Amino acid sequence: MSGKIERSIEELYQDDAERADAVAFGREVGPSRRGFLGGGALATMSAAVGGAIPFAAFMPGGLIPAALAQGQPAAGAPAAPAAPAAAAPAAPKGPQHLNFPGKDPKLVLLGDRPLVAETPAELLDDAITPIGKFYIRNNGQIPDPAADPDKWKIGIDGEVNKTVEITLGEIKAKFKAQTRRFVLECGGNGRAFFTPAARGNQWTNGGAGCAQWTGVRLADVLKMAGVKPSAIYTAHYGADVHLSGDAKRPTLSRGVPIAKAMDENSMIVWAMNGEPLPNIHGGPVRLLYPGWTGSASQKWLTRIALRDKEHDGPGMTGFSYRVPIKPMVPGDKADPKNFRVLMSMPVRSIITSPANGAKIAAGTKELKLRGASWAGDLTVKKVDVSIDFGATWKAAKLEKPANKYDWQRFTASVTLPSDGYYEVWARATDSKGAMQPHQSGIWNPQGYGGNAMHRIAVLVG
Ligand SMILES: Nc1nc2c(c(=O)[nH]1)N[C@H]1C(S)=C(S)[C@@H](COP(=O)(O)O)O[C@H]1N2
Ligand SMILES: [Mo]
Repeated sequence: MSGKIERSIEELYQDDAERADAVAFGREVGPSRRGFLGGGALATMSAAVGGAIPFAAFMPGGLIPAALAQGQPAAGAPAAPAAPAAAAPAAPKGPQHLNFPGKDPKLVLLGDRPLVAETPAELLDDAITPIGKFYIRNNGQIPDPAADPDKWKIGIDGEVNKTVEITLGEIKAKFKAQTRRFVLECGGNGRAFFTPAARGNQWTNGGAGCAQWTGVRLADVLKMAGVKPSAIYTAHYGADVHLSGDAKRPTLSRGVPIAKAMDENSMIVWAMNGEPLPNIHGGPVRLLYPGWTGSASQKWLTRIALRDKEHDGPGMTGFSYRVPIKPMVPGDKADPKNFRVLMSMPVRSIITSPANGAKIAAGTKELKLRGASWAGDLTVKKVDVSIDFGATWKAAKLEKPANKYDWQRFTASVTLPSDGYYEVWARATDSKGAMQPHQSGIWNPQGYGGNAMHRIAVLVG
């Protein structure tokens, strides 16, 4: 089979969806085209996705079939038809996989300098994400593991009554520990689905995981130093050296408003899933601000400064971890004044079983689905699933979180009218009524907050 041609039609979709539609569907399309994929066009599209499409009539124009999207054609999908698309640029490499001690080799490498890897959705099928499956996001060099974790020092300074230096050992001895399940999610999760493409690691939906974290309340440690009324923002520093090798240049230094820092769920943590926090995840000690962009959760924490204004370290300014206040024209030049710091993450759901590209036995009539959903500072009110390109939706059974900021698992069962190619779509609605959009919402140059509905391709028979 020719991977090259598959890639080509996918690239054409990314480049010019209307034109790709015309190619795939075998004719020019108008703005109101819906359905009526007859004869040759239907055969062409079916060949592209690997099977008959029972709900072809509901397939939206310009939609990149899930079987061809995300750079990973569904298993078993034959080559897309040869078309003028063959003139598209040479096929890029397929996904590269992570090779890192203790990590599942199915993690997808998004970058090796700095090291960044995401988790395929089907690996997020556990209530608590095992460490081996948890995504990795670094901005700088990975420090060597600490020789003696309990001697690790953290400084607290700035707008405090007294500057404090405390070791991890002292933190463990002095303050009451708590263990909670929190989702940690990269601010760029979902970036791959922006059109035009946004700059940065092309996360699909796997820049997130839910672990069980043990540590103390950040508020308790800050109170020990005495938070002055003038303290309105934190500034975090870690031990990782900048990629340039310049030891004086912080790799990433983010902060949060003091209210978030004082929240009982904001923690200094040293254990993940009951094990000492692995070095790659910021061990021996890191911050954890659940529900907020992962970039706030400083790894290898060495210092917290309290500031009397919004922090302006690397990762706080320009378009870095910032989102538009008012929507902007996708691809346009962005105005820095129209941007604010990214804080809470938007609502998202992922289907964790079956896997994208799953092949199911012929004659299967009932398809069982599992997944996870979360919504930043909010909770998830409902998750709906569809197997007919969104023509009809069915409510999934949604579990309660074990504690605030835990993800909510869901299950659903859908009835398949016949064998063929299906897309399973999932959309979550948060407790304030915001629902995941069909396409990534408010475009921004670095692609934050993209939370388009999750779609997977399933081939029955
Ligand atoms: N010191 C330090 N902390 C950091 C980062 C970093 O590069 N350096 N990356 C941040 C980002 S962008 C994310 S998404 C999370 C990722 O945490 P993980 O690698 O444990 O999954 O850590 C955050 N904390
Ligand atoms: Mo991130």
